[in-house]
Amino acid sequence: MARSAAALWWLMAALGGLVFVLVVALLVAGLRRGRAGPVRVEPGGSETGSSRRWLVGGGVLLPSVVLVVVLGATVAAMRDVPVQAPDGALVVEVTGHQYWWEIRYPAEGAVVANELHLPVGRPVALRLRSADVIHSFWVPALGGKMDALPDGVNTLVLQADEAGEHTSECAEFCGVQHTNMSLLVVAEEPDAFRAWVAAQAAPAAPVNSTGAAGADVFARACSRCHAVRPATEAEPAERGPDLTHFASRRTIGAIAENEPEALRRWISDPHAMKTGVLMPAVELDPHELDTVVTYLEGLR
Ligand code: HEC
Ligand SMILES: [Cu+2]
Repeated sequence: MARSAAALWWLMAALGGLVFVLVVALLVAGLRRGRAGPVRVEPGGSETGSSRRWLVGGGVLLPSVVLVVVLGATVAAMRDVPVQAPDGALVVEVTGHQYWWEIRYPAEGAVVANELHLPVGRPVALRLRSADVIHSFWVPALGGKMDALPDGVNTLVLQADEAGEHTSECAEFCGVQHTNMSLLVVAEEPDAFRAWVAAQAAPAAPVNSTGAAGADVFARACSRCHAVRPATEAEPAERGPDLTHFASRRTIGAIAENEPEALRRWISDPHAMKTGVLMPAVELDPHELDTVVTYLEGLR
């Protein structure tokens, strides 16, 4: 699908380029001729046969031919867009939030944020939805773009043919942090995918003595919005990213590398890192901050 969309784009760019060169060439020719002397206008102003030929040829025939060619190529490219997920497709629920992506694997029982893993060679049906305003999902290397709407599910079917990583940005302006609403897409071999999704579906690591104090702070200050399965489940209306396996993720809020110092800054003032973010700064004393950072970075 991505290949045929790209081919169509190149065809349109080539045709548009040719028409542009032609128009500029005619413009230059016209300007040159104008310099040669004053234009004579016949009384009565009837068109000459030559100017009629230019009007009909350049104004009617040429655009019609170009547009019919583009229409044919578009219809052909649309045939390559699967409308229904084939049997055996992996179903992934993708929900856009201001300003992060929630990724759920319903059959596998995994919930992740800002990271989408796909098995190579298997069709994937992405069920796109939004929790607030319109967002748009687009990974150019894998396929077409599709909106995530607040009032219905759009399904995008795609398949990764080879392993690799892609980054994708939200493709529909959705608010101040639209630009930082990015998603890491990891296409990996089926075995690696199975291991990853099983690890994400597993309950959080049991809290050991180093994490215990942090778990208490978390339960008090954060669990309204963040789940750590199975201990806490966020209130649906305020749901932020699921943090059950937060330490296994590469980024914090899709903008900073996931390491303790950045996490400390994020919790004390997320707005300084991602202005307008829908997580409030949480006031914690330095000790509480340390313990909650230790707890979260232990959630592999
Ligand atoms: C009112 C709800 C709310 C509260 C309370 C809250 N958060 Fe958040 N949090 C959010 C939202 C919403 C996001 C997503 C922000 C974004 O990236 O746009 C977020 C993002 C995060 C992330 C980044 C997650 C990721 O996958 O990248 C971490 C880590 C985090 N919060 C930790 C905490 C901690 C620790 C506390 C308590 C001290 C806390 N949050 C309290 C709403 C909340
Ligand atoms: Cu968005």
